[in-house]
Amino acid sequence: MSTPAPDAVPLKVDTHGPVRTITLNRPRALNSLNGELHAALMLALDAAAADTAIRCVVLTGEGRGFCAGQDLADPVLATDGGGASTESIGRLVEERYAPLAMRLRQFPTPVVAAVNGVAAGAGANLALNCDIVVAARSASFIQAFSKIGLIPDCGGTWLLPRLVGRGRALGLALLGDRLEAEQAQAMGLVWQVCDDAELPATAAALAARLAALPTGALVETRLAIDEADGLDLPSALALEARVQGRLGRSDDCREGVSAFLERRPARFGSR
Ligand code: T3D
Repeated sequence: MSTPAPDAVPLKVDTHGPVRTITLNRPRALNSLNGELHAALMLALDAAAADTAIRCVVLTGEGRGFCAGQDLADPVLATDGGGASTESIGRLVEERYAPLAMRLRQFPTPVVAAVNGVAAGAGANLALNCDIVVAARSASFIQAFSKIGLIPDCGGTWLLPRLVGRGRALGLALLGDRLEAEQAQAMGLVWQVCDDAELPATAAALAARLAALPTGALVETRLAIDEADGLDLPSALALEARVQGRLGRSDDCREGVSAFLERRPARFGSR
């Protein structure tokens, strides 16, 4: 039997205990997102979300790229004139990148981006939509949109100023320069940088830690932080009281408090 080409399957999925790793697998095109890869990614995310045994997801890429954003050679973009119509690009963003960003921001478990190489365009914002970004030292981030006459999408216009402030967001988005992993960490885009060879183990260790924590509270933390960003202080305090009231009655909260008082490790239940 012949060996399949390295990117014959657009996505690889591995599960170790409560951690599911989803690997984008079009390495010859730096894991850029064509329709097939996008659909496979959404399905894999749906499957992980539906499996209550999964308590953390790791998103990474095969080869020397994490994800180079939209596959610019995707036939969906082709027209007789060689470019895509405004309408079709708008529809593509609406149908692919908006749902992808929302899926990650509302995902029912923490999501770790293990950025193994270049993350460009929507690929950069795919990573930045994850809860924790860990990057290999050789990885880089490029808001490549301006170079092809577009604006940051996949949540980029919302995310960037929140992550790094307006000035840096504009610098990154207008110039589209390559940001090395350590620069990205210094700006606050990346939680941790590690040696390239250590990336899978580093991401796995972070994911295992997150998986052992109370999933519901972690997800509510993300949602509350995102929501509070659009609120004034009294409204944010009211939101905290509301969510805390709900979490305070949860089995996980009872277990966390009991474990503290009994001086034993907590064992959190199903999500
Ligand atoms: O319709 C819409 O566009 C709306 C949606 C927008 C969302 C977006 O993501 S827009 C932004 C799209 N992405 C880009 O503009 C990035 C394009 N890629 C690059 O600028 C460079 O490839 C990188 C800076 C990421 C990496 O450069 P380098 O020199 O390390 O690699 P390379 O040689 O350019 O690329 C390696 C291969 O991957 C190459 O193929 P080949 O020649 O070996 O057969 C290249 O064509 C392919 N590749 C890289 N990025 C893409 C791609 N193929 C298709 N689409 C890509 N985005």
